[in-house]
Amino acid sequence: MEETEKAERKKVILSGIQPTGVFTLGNYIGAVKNWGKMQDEYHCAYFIADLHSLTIRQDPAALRRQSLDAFALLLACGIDPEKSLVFIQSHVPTHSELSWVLSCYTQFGELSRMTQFKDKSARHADNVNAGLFTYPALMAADILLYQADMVPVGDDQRQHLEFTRDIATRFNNLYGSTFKLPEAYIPKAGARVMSLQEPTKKMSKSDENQNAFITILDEPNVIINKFKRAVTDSEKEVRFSEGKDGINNLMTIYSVFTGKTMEQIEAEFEGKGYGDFKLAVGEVVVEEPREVRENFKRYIADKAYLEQVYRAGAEKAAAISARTMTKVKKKVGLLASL
Ligand code: AQP
Repeated sequence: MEETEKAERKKVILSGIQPTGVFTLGNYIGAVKNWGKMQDEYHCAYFIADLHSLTIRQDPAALRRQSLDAFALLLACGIDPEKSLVFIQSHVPTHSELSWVLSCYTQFGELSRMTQFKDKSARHADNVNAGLFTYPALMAADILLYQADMVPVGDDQRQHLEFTRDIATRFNNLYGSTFKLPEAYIPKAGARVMSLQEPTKKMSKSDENQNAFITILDEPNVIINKFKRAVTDSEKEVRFSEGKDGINNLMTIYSVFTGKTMEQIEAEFEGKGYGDFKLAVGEVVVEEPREVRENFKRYIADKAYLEQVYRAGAEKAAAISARTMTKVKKKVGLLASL
């Protein structure tokens, strides 16, 4: 088979991350770490979802800085712009354009059922804006514009992906085949890393309690200390079972970094206390962030390079997504301008 023919058959992978803070261990093992691994096998597109982050009030200067940091962090985590399409969402206007069209094919009732909307509107009760509500339509646009086959995300995004499939199916039924139906690609372990302080809640980079999350740029002593302070339970046994949310979460993290099963971990820590276990978790986690931190320092010091990469990415993303957008406009009856 010809090389080009083989390349054309590669599946399209797409995912994004908000520049709402430094990536957490949850973002890393639930999403970004896997993105890097997929670059050789698939056509990958990864973006900084800055439009999504406007659903929560942001300080403008901080958002600009965080967007550049997040872009540098993507590269630091191993996303290679020679292999993958990397861009910043607001640099590609088709995302907002398709989002509007899709929101006109979305029902109020289905958006009201979204868990993330319920969680975030409870957390930000003074700012329950329309963007927070229609967030899934923008996420559907992000994915459908590139005709993505697979979307690697954490388990928390499963519901949004199902919504994306629903809306794509609805549109295809009305107007004929327009969008590819994307599959969720959710890692088996680490798909939902929980807060270290409230282990029934997912770990979030915008959590006000700094001890609740580990960031991928935290120094080793900070990582170890956060694990030492992690909330567990009043028992003593390192055992994976219902109700032991704190321990289950720490065991999941340990398992992702060591490749050990829950049974192996239970055996390893039999007769040892939680203190020893928490220290061991911290020690296995520190190595990968060390490498990411060093890469990040190098990229963020070279603004001209970052600018060149995100400009080239935006140009390419605009060209690819325009194909779908043109098709959509024609199908819904918008008069062509060219
Ligand atoms: N705790 C988590 N465990 C596993 N995966 C996670 N992801 C997020 N939190 C966890 C995955 O990370 C990717 C990027 O997420 P995002 O930044 O776009 O938005 P989010 O899901 O809202 O993440 P945060 O950290 O909770 O951000 P804030 O605090 O700003 O709301 C997604 O693939 C997500 O599944």
